[in-house]
Amino acid sequence: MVARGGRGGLGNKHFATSTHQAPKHAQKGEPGEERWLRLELRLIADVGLVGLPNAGKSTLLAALTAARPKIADYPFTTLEPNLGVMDLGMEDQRLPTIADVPGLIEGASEGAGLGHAFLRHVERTRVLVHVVDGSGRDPEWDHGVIRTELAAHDPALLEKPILVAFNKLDLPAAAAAWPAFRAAREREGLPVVGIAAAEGRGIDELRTALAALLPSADAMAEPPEPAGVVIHRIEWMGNVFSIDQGEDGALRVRGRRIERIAAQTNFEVEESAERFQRELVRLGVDAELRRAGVEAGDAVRFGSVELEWEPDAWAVER
Ligand SMILES: Nc1nc2c(ncn2[C@@H]2O[C@H](COP(=O)(O)OP(=O)(O)OP(=O)(O)O)[C@@H](O)[C@H]2O)c(=O)[nH]1
Ligand SMILES: [Mg+2]
Repeated sequence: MVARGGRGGLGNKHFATSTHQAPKHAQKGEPGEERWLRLELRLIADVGLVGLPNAGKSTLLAALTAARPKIADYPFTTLEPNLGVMDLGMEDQRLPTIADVPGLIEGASEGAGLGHAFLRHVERTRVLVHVVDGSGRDPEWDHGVIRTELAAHDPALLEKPILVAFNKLDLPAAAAAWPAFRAAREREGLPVVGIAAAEGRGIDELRTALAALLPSADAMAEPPEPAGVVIHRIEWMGNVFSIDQGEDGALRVRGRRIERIAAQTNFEVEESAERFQRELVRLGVDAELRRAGVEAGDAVRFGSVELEWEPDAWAVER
């Protein structure tokens, strides 16, 4: 709940008593809460595909799931994240979701490219798959850049399980770079799989490696990082009020309850205005105002309602 609507006011029938059958008093509706919110959308996927533009992330999503994202031979083909659901096989009940996010570039953590907007989406994934274009100029540099950007955005990202997918193994340049790349990852203790996503090669091996990194079906049913959910409780509406003097000298009575009662009172109806006065006495506001030295003719404010003080009757000013 971010903004509560006001409750409707009580109609005059509610105020009828045995001696006063047709009261004119009726409550106005409570004002609803108003606020401006800035919302940030974060995808919650189990697996996040990260990598430089054009590495083959969307091709891999298409190979692993039924999603059909746009694939093309130029960087920044993907501008909005794509989601797919992965089938791990007959026996496996888990249906992990995979997010293919737009390509990251050097400096993304400082906002380069579309930087933060995409890194945000992988914050809450359970596992990352780093797709490296094996046919690229320097796969080793690619590997380092992405790790640096992930760490600069949030060091916790590198604590997630990361699977490295060395892609485009069908191309000679990739095939040549693969043995050294693989050996380097193995030395670092990082799981690495060689694939040719466009041909579906290595996809079964990758699926098996991913299945091993994902939590059990029970744990998958829980949202990742439940601690990130903030619960807001509705404020207690007790009779707490304070009186102070505004810059223009008018007395201000502040308090959620009393301000609400004032906002709900239709001061044009004498009976309602009288009732408000009785509330002031009952809640102790009247006594507190007298103690504050209120005098006949003084302006007194309750939220946006301004009244003129008369010792025994209140008249509406505004
Ligand atoms: N030869 C070869 N080409 C591939 C392979 N996988 C992807 N490609 C090609 O690489 C290019 C980029 O593929 P995408 O899947 O669009 O790459 P991406 O990482 O999603 O790119 P962005 O969305 O721009 O970040 C396309 O022309 C693909 O056909 C592969 O295994 N072998
Ligand atoms: Mg893409």
